[in-house]
Amino acid sequence: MVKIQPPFHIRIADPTDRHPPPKTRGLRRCLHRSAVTLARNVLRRFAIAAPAPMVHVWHVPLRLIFAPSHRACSRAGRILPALLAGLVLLAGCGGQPPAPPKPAAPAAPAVPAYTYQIVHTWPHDRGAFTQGLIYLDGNFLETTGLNGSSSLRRVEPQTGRVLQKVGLPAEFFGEGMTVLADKIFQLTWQNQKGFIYRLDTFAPVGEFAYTGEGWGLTTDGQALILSDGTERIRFLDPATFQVTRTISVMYQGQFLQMLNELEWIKGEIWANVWQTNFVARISPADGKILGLIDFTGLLAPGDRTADTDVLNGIAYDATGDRIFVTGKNWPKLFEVRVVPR
Ligand SMILES: [Ca+2]
Repeated sequence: MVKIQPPFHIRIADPTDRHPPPKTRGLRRCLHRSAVTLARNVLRRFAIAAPAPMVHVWHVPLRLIFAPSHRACSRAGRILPALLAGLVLLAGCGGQPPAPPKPAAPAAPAVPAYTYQIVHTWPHDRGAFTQGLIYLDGNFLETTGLNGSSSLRRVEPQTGRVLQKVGLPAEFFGEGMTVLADKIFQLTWQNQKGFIYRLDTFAPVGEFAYTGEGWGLTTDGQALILSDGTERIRFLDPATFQVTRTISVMYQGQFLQMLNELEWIKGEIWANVWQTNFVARISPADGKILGLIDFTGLLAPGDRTADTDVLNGIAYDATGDRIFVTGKNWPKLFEVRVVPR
């Protein structure tokens, strides 16, 4: 058991980024807004040219993405600018990051920390802004986002070739996807509408509605399991789409937010934590964090371009017990082995 105290790698992009943070209340919005403003000011102060869109990676203490509650926003809005200013100015001056603030709560039990080994590298479409990924019957099913280029596709692993594809109308920003009972279920980000397709032909067979945002989707074989960018994970009845239960994901007594693409792996829910290199292993019973996997370094710097986005997309081959991970606009998709750190 290892107590995890890494810095999260928070990717701060300006509001013209093609996948800006959702317009919801909470600490993450405060963090984003504050960081973008400060990043701009600091870049201006040090006369540093910013690429377009402006993208920077800051090393932010892990606890900053955990919110004691949504009501923390106003308080965080006052605290974060000062804290981030300190971090940014120190970085600009070549100093060391300040010591993280002392936690207010008593120390909670540590969770297992994991890292990874690359088993095999597969090609992946650099133009695929991956939002949902599963492995089924020898191929990947993948959904992609962005208005005007959202899609559902069947992909041949060995070549990355798209074997089958349907697009969404430009008003929809595609999100997570899963398969249950020979039907494909696909979320959209803010349209509160999901699409249902036949598994074999991709022919549309229905739609469904849900409240709030749609981010990740998976299934335990009974329910549709949906993340919405908060700490909540909802279980939906696949026939009525009513919420049957909800869990809140907790880490050391605090909410873990920004839960994104999901995968059901051997009785656990695995979730990409948006804007980080971490995947959380979550208990579907109570939302407890069972482990954190650090995928830092998975995509080599030489494989990155200006369009390369965050880690996103977990798939599991239950037959072969294989785990696959990729990212938005990544040129590669990796089969990985998860090992204790
Ligand atoms: Ca998945």
